[in-house]
Amino acid sequence: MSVCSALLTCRVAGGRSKVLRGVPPPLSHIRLASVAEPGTRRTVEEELGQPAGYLPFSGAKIGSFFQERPVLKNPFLEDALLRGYMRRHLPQEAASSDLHAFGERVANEVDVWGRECEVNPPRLVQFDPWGHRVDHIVTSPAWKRMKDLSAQEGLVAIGYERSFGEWSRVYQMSKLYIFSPSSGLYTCPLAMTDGAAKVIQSRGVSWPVDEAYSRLTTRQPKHFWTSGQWMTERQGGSDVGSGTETVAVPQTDGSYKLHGFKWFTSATDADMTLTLARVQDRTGATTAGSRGLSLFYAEVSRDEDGRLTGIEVQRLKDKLGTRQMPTAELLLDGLPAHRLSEKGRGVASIADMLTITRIHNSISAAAAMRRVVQLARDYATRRTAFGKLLKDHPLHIQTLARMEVETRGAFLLVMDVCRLLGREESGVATRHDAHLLRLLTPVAKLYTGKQAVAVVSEGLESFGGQGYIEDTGLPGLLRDAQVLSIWEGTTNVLSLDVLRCVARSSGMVLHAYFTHAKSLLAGASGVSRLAPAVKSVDLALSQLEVFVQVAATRAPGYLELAARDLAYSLARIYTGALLIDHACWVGASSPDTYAALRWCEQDLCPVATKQERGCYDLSSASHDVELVYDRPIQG
Ligand code: UCC
Repeated sequence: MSVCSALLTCRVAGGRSKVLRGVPPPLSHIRLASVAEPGTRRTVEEELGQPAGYLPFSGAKIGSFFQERPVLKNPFLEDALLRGYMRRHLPQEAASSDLHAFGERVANEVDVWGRECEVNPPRLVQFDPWGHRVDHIVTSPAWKRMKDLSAQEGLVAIGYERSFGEWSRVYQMSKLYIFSPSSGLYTCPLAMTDGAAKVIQSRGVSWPVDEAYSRLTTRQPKHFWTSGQWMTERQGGSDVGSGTETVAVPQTDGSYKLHGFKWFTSATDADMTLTLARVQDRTGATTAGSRGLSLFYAEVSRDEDGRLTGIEVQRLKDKLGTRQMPTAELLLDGLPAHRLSEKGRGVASIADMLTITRIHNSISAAAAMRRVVQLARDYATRRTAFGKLLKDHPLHIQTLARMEVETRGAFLLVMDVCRLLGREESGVATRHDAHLLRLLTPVAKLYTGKQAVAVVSEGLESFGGQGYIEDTGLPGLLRDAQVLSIWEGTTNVLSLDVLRCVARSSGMVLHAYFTHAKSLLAGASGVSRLAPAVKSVDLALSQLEVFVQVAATRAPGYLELAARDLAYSLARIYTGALLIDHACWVGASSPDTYAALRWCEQDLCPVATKQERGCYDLSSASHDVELVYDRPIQG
């Protein structure tokens, strides 16, 4: 019985309930009907001691059944895989007790702020009452609290303090994973802040970015800064080499002023930014393409009249999701900036930032899946349909189990990328680790981004109609998930990035991949309960090797058509190997084994399956055109 109904119902001697005068009956007529013995069913009125003819639906009475909402519990305690992963790799008490405490804070305090960010989105005030341009982005108190919390909890700082050596990134990302679905999208500015700190650190912390670095990585809320990452212009955010029009005009003191239009700048209330621009020579000319781009650092400041220095906020974007976060179009009109990279090395220099933000993106994707699974699982213990709780309907539980398998796979894949990042940053990475990190970063980002949309969508369905109701907070999960496959590189752009890193490393990234995947399987040889999964991954690895050999002999167009399926195959096979490896750990549970077996039942190597069917032949490309535009092929 809920607290409300307990308050409304007064138990009297003899065990019968008596309804207080003038108060609606507390018990559901649906529940009462379902517990009565066949043939002995009493009317609702009899049950409740009401006179015959009592109408539960009349006047202001709206019936007495109210569905209980799903309850968010401590997301660390509720996540057996996360706890197991930590016990296995980072068993220090300090880490797990911090995650435990943070999980409490997220469930009991932060989640409400996240909701407040959603219902109280940012707005732009362009002019003051007297007509002066001010361009104030007004954010909610909850959004500001998220900034302080992020500093206090070290959500960026942990990655740079490195208190847990090579496992520091795993620890930091575990905290972000717990935080993300309750963060009101504050994980977006944190991703860019982390990325900016990484770029600065990689290039050497010295003037003019030494203070910025200390602010990005501090735990002091008053000192803490966030950073933007302004890469996207009107011509697009994927092909930044040809789409960037912003110019950097050299100043006599060695600094620059930037002039351009940034079309999509996320979390625009940041204190600083990293951005790309083309340096003008003395004649005002610039170099076209990627080779003309340099990396710049700029602070966001105001002059004594309160105007943004060198920036006009044109408007805030009206987005499908991520509405909690201000995303703006910015006119850069003489923004003071410092060049951080050598001239023409902008893309290569910002690549460190892309690596970090793509890893954050993958964490958010896995976290979105985990959150919807946790809520759906809780709801299934509260919601009754067709005479029993949802948890007692095998088909419903099968659906949740499939979501759980996807979530577990995503978690292990992303955490493995974090592990590799931590190794690189603490100086223990081998060349092999570095190759794996380069390959798996786009693979994890593109695969988990897609999985998140599918799993969260399925999750909403498990709440029935309530999953579609805005103020349950559930639809926002889906809207926010949809961006994960778009920003920081779409699925296809990242699939092509995979091809590029294979080519640039002369195949070394694939060599590292095969070697490591096989070593993960080696630990499972002889473990009979995992044999079917090991066999499937082994077979898929062989198929992938054959595909690579065949594809190497084909024209570049062939590989381009195969790029997405290749990336999916890399993700599925590697994740299968990780699930198997985790299920072999001495502390593993039977659900760990079951998850590995279920994951490996899918087509692990779709690129081989589709290759066999001729999907990448040039004739297929023509047929694709014919199908999409519904017209016969010319010539
Ligand atoms: O900014 C955006 C919104 C911000 C919101 C962030 C929120 C995140 C929140 C997550 C948590 C909730 S959206 C902007 C999105 N745009 C992108 O992500 C860009 C997508 N496009 C690409 O990634 C392309 O592949 C480009 C731009 C990198 C391609 O440009 P280029 O010039 O054709 O690139 P190249 O020639 O392939 O590479 C140039 C150099 C090479 O180095 P060098 O010259 O030394 O050989 C490459 O090896 O850059 C290096 N490079 C990389 N290095 C390129 N990509 C990478 C990489 N991924 N990792 C390492």
